[in-house]
Amino acid sequence: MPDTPQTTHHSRTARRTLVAAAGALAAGALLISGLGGSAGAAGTSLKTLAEADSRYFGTALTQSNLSDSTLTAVASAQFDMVTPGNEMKWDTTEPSNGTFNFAPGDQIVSYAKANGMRVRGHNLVWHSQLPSWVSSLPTGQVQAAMETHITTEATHYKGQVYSWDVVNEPFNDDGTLRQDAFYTAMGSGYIADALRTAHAADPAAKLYLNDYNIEGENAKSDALYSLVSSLKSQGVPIDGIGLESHFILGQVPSTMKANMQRFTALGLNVAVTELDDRIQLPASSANVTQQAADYTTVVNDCLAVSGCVGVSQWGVGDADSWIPGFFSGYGSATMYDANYQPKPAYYAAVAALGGSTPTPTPTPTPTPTPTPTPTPTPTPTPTGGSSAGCKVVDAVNAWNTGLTENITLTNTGTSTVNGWSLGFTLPSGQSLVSAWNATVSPSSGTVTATNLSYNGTLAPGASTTIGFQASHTGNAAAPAAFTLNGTTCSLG
Ligand code: 9MR
Repeated sequence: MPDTPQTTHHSRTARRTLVAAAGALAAGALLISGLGGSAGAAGTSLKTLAEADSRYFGTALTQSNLSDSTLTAVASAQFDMVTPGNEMKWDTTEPSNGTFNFAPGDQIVSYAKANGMRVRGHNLVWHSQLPSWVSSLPTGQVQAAMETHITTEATHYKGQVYSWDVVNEPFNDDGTLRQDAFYTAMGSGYIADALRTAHAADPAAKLYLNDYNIEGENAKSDALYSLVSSLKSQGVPIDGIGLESHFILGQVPSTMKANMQRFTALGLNVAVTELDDRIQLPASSANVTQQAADYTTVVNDCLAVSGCVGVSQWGVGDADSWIPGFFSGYGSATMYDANYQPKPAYYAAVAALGGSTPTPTPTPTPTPTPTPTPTPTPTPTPTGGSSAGCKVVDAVNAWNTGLTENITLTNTGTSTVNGWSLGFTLPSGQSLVSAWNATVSPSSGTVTATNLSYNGTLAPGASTTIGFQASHTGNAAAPAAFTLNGTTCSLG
């Protein structure tokens, strides 16, 4: 029943080669932008790369996300699997007993179809976002209500979803089953009953149990392992385990791969279903680099397990992430910043998938002249010394309390810059949240942005783009002036 991805030797080999070539990147260094929200190029999108390894790369989308054209441009360019953020949950689909509303979920499915994406159905049975009429039912009526709900929803979406999270988050962290309305009415048997009911309604859909804090080996994942071992031995239809993967920076469990492997050894698929990696704000550039390393680990763990069918991030970018609203003081948890510009984690995921990484403005390579003509070509080598010069183009994107700036720095001088510091003053009330493609400090006042290892060399005419996110208290102006290694830059 599980669909084990067919990873070809060819794609594996290609992936390893490219990963080696992109070593520094995979370690968390990042390359330059100049790329818009749909970074990177067609051949290096997350979905294209994942598909080359017979996997998918997904995102969660809510109905309101569909009207944000910046967000959907990234979603359709990068992802090939969609999980509705809320639209298929019980409180939306059956708000009162026997009254069904599939319109919001249908909109997500239509968007997915129009963009060649598949859908992970999420979810059929969950203690949360459960309308109160269900938990108020006499216990003797809960099983029938659950079965009707599953049958009606799974039948409505039959043939339109790749998989269902049939039961979501059934466990407590100590490995006991959550004492919700379903457990209270039916005991642990409600899980098998839910899976059998879903299978009867849509036999082709892959059926999952999905939970958080089960990514590594621990009491909770041990309990889940025991449960699904028992379900498998009883012939209960179950295809996969969803590892939500809502991580805290630097805390991807070291046992994640081994944990996935023990589930796939039971004949199950696994999927990373809700990946994000939250950072305590303000995020430093070291944090953002660590996040890239975390994404590398997660993607590599999935690729190393043949039954790991794909990775989905929970949301497209930091602007639509659930994290700031639920974890006070945390954010910056996804691969795209608040302005849907790719962050180091994006480039790390691309590199881990074997993609080549976008390069900054290439330094022209002298081409040897192949003709044997003796006519010497005069080389216009400047002999009268060199001049330093720079130009800055600063694109500001502000909202009521925050802003991002993408700063493109061009060397307009006649000699190569080897290592640079860009000085500028943040207007009062502005405070840095995170930066990319440079180390920027301090977080307010007169700050210096310093090159990273890969973008320190700027040949004459070459450009590089760095950026940052800041909070503001009303003044979202750009810095008035910039200096490159002490030389004032012109503003473009
Ligand atoms: O992203 C969802 C958010 O909009 C809802 O307010 C929240 C309510 O619980 O659910 C979020 O999605 C959850 C998912 O369905 C299950 N795993 C945890 C996710 C984050 O809370």
